[in-house]
Amino acid sequence: NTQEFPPGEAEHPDTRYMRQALGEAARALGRTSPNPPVGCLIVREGEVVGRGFHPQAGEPHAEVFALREAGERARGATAYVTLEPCSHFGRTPPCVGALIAAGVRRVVVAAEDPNPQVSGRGITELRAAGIEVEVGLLEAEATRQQAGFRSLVTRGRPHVVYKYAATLDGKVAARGEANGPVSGLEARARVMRWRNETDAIAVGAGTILTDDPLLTVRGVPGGRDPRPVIFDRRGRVPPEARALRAGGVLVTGPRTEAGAFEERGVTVVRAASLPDALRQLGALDLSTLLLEGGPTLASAFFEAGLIDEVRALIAPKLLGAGLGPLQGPERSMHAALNLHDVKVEPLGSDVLVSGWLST
Ligand code: AOF
Ligand code: ZN
Repeated sequence: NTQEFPPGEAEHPDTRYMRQALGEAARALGRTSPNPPVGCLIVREGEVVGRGFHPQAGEPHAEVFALREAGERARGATAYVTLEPCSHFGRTPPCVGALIAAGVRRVVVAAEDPNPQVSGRGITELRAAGIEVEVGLLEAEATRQQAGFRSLVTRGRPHVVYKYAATLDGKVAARGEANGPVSGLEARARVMRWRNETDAIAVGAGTILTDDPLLTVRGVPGGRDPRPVIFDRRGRVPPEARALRAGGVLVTGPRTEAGAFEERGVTVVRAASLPDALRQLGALDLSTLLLEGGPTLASAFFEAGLIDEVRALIAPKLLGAGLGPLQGPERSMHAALNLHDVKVEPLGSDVLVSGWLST
């Protein structure tokens, strides 16, 4: 196993290169749906001779950009790819053929492609061509980076991240009031980066009515705004809501009148339930949904088992009475849901605690 390297020593070169390939992939996070973010490095005799990432659906795959840069130097080299190279003709020709034609000798893959048109076949075809293939290096990191794509392919719905900012006593807002910021500047800058990397941001009608947020990206070089998705089952949100610019999505009940929204270029999704709504958002190629509140909407997602990942920004302040990030029926502490792959990171004087609920 190439991942095991004596503790305290520098990383194994394979691991280092795969980490760089993941960094390449990350450059297009939020831009590739319904395709995955993928990165590729071509290394020959300890020298990186090519790098590439998949910029967006319809464009060439990561391997193609890396092979172009490497040119003749790809012969006999090792390719590090964050996703199993494709074996099918989609919008673009198969990467397996490109790797074989370039004379690559060894391919290191982070994770298999769950796409039924590929899944395993890419690896089999590379091996059949006499190429040495290793699979599973930094697999957990890669599958987490590809969570949106994997969710679309295997569940037909976006990967859902619940983000909230709470006080030290666990309150996200004072009851029924417009809310000032909970977090400090570093934490808010991090939220802007998350918005830049997600396909869509979801908020409920309550948040629109109390805060009328813009849900845009500010202060991120090269940033772009995600699609705002407003959940408003009962038709309470006015068409003038600032978040509902053209390209926005209104999720409402099966029979709510919504002509004024459609006239403004808003996509109206009529859903009978939350799972139904998420399937329809998946059909719009939204692979990642950053759920930004408020607690009523988040609780509905939580009770329906639709939250996959949590990012909690905890600020060192106390509010006293107020709303928690989740409501709903009481459960005993034994029945609390445990996050896994938990990370804790200080952000200024706030603390980011993040973790996963789904695998
Ligand atoms: C790779 N490298 O960089 C990506 C892959 O329609 P296409 O041709 O873009 O194919 C899309 C599928 O290819 C996508 O569903 C996934 O299975 C795979 N994505 N594969 O080898 C890449 N983006
Ligand atoms: Zn490909």
